[in-house]
Amino acid sequence: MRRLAAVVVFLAACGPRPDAAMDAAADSGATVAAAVEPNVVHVKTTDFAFEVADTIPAGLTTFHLMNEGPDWHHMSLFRLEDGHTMAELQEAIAAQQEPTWMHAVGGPNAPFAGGTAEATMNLEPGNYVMLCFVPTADGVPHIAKGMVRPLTVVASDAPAGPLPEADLNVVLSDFDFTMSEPIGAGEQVIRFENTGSQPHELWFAKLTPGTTIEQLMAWFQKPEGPPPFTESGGVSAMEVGQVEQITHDFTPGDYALICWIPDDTDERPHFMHGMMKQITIAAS
Ligand SMILES: [Cu+2]
Repeated sequence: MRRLAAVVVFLAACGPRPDAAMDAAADSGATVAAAVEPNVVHVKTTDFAFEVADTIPAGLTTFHLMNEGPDWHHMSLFRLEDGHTMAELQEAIAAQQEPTWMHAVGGPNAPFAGGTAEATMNLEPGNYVMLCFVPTADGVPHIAKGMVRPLTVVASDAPAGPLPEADLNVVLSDFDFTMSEPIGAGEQVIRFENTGSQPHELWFAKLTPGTTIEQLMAWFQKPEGPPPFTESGGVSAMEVGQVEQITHDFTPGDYALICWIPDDTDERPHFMHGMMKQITIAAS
C-alpha cells in the first residue's frame, strides 16, 4: 500500500484537506474525513477452494487474492441481506434462482495461476459469500466444484473511510467501460463505479503480441494451444451504485477488457452486447 502510505504522509505534512477528503468520503459513501488504512484480508484460491478467514471486521478492506491455480479463479463477493445464509443461497442456486437479497459487491477478478489481484472497498457488517463463476475447460462453473465460501463481517471500531486516492476512474454502464483517462504503465489505482442498470465486471487480459481481442474470444470458444494472454485481473461483479478500486502494476502492451456477466433480459454475456474493448497501455 505504498500509495496510501504516501497519502497519509502528505496529509500529516500539509494538514487535512477538507474538500478533497469530503469528496472522497462522498464517493465511497462514508463519512470519515481522515485517511484510513485498509484492513488487508488475504484470500488464497486453488482448484477448487477459497482459503480465507471465517470472520473479518467491517470497514475499509483490501482483499488480496493469491491464485495458486492451476486454473484461473476470482473472488466474486456477495452480501446477503437481512441475515440470509449461505445454506439458503445454495438452495436458491440449486433451484436456479437469483435471490433479491444477494448483492454483488465486487472483489478481485481472476489473475493467472501464480498471480495476485487486489480490490479495496468499504464493507458493512453482515453475512457474505464468496463465489467463483470461472468455468472449467468443460464449462462447469467453479461454484459447482465447491468454490462457495461464507464470510462473516462483524461490526468493529475500525472505521469505514474514503478509498485511497485513485489514478483514474472507470464507469461500468450498459454496455461500456468509460475511462476518465488512459490507463498508464506501472502501478495504477483504478476506481470503479457501476452506473448501469445491472451488475457488471471488468476482467482484463494482457494479449500476447499480435493477438486481437477477437482472437482471444475465439480461443475461449475453442481453447486449443496456450492461452493468448499472459496476465489478467480486474474487478468482479459489482451491482449498481457500488464503488471500489483495484491496484495493479501494468506492463505496456495491448489489453482486452471484458464483461462476462449474463444479461438480465437475454442471458447473453455482456461482451456480446458490446462490453468488450481492446486498449493499448503505452510505456510511460
Ligand atoms: Cu456487464
